[in-house]
Amino acid sequence: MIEIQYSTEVRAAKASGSAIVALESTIITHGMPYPQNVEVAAQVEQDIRDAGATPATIAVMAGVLHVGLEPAQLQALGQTKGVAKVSRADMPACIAMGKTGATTVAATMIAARLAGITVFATGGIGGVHKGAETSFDISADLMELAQTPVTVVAAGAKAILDIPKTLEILETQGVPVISYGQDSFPAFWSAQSDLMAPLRMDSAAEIARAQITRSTMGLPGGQLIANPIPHEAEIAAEVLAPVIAQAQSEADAQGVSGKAVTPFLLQRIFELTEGRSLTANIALVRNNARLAAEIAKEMAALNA
Ligand code: PSU
Ligand code: MN
Repeated sequence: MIEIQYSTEVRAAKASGSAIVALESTIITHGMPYPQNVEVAAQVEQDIRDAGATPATIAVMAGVLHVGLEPAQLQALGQTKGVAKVSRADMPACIAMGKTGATTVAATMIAARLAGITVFATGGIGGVHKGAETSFDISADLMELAQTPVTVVAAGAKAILDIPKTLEILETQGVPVISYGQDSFPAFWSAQSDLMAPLRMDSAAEIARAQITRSTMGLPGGQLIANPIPHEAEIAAEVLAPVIAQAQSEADAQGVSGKAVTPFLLQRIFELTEGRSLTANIALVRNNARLAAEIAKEMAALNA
C-alpha cells in the first residue's frame, strides 16, 4: 500500500467513522492567486466543519501523499511557486520522484478512494475542451468518474469547455450526472443553462443512496453532482462569453496545449473580469462544500 499522511482531524474522523469530504489542491495552486487561494481553502475547510463533517485537502508534498493538510502545510502549498499539477498520469511519478504536486479532480478522486473517502467537493470539473475535435483535449477527470467510486460535487462545467460534448462523454462512460434541486445542468457562473441534466435529485440522502447502490451493484465509478451557484453570486453568460472567447483565442495564438490549457484560461478569465470571476468562484465552492458535507453525513449514516 502507498504511504498516506493523514492530518490529525482526518485521522480522528476515520477512526470514528464520521463524515469526511475530500478537497482538491489544483484549485489552490493553479485556480486562484495568493493569498486568496489560502484564505479560500481555509474558509472552505471551515464550512465543512461547520456543517458537521471533516475536510481532507489532498496534495503530494515532497513525495508523500497527504490526505488532510495541517494549516501550516496549506499555507506552504499556497505560496510555493511552480507546483506541478498532477492528474492520474502524473501523480505516481510525482510521488516516486519525491516532488510536490497539486491534485486535479482525477488525482484527488484516486487519493480519496485510497483513503476510504467517498465524497469530494470542488468548483468545476475538467471536461471536453472547445475544439476537441482537432486537439483531442479531453480531461482525465471524465474517465476517472467512470472508474473511481467517489461522488464529486461541482457547479457544473465552465463555458471554457464544450458542455454538450462533455455531457456526451459522461453518458458514454456511464457516469450519472445529477443536478441538485433543478432540472437544467448548471453552467458554473450561471445557475441555469439551456441543457437538461440527465438526472435530478433534491436531497443529500438520495445522492448518498445512489452512490451506494451503484457500488453494491458492482459498478465501478462515481457520480457527478451539479450544484447550481447561489443566485446572488451569478454572472450572466453574456458578460462572460466575450471574455472566454478572448482567453481561448489567446491560448490558441500562444500555442498553449496539454495540461497548461485549463490553468491558462482560468488565469486570463480572472484578469479580464478584474476578479469578479473569483468572487463567484468562492461562493460556488463554498456552496458545494456544504452540500458535500450533507452527502458525506448521509453516507456515514448508511455505512454505520
Ligand atoms: N475547472 C475549473 N476550475 C479548476 C479546474 C477545472 O473550473 O480549478 C482544475 C481542476 O483541478 C480540474 C483540472 O481537475 O483543472 C482539469 O484540468 P485538465 O483539463 O487539464 O484535465
Ligand atoms: Mn486537458
